[in-house]
Amino acid sequence: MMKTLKSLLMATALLTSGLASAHEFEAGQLHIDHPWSKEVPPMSSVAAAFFSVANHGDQADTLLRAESPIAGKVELHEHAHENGMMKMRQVKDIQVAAHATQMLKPGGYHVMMFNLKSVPKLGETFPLTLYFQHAGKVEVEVKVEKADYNMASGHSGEDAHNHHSHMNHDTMH
Ligand SMILES: [Cu+2]
Repeated sequence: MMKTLKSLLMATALLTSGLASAHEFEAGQLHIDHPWSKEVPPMSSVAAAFFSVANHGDQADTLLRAESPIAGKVELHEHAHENGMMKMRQVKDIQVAAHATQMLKPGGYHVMMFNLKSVPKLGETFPLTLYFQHAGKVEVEVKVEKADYNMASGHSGEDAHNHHSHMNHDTMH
């Protein structure tokens, strides 16, 4: 009984804070929704950022690169299955087709930040600058959210975890 009440209160708190801090960014025909980063340990030197890019235009666009004042180096990455293992690798760019939405999410495309100069804490935000081929330079604020799965935990249960993080994501809106 107590537990139910507690989770209800927590859900309400999440929803309320989500409403207060829902964030999205417009750049030409692009709509960038809810940039977020998974919380990392205080001593971590790397972090990943995720968001969705909806392209409302007739022209495809391309995310070319990103930078952030909190990171010494920023790369565009993808996760791919290789010999039954999930591995990250750098990609040259990330395409956003016309009238389509490109998702950057755990287990897929992401913005990888290396050599962190400061490690943002849960609930904090930090700036990230995205460079698109057509939309140009776009400044977004990335919000740090709860890490709800371990990147190192490997393949099994990955889908369930991704689903869970999606649920969280929706709740935050
Ligand atoms: Cu990565």
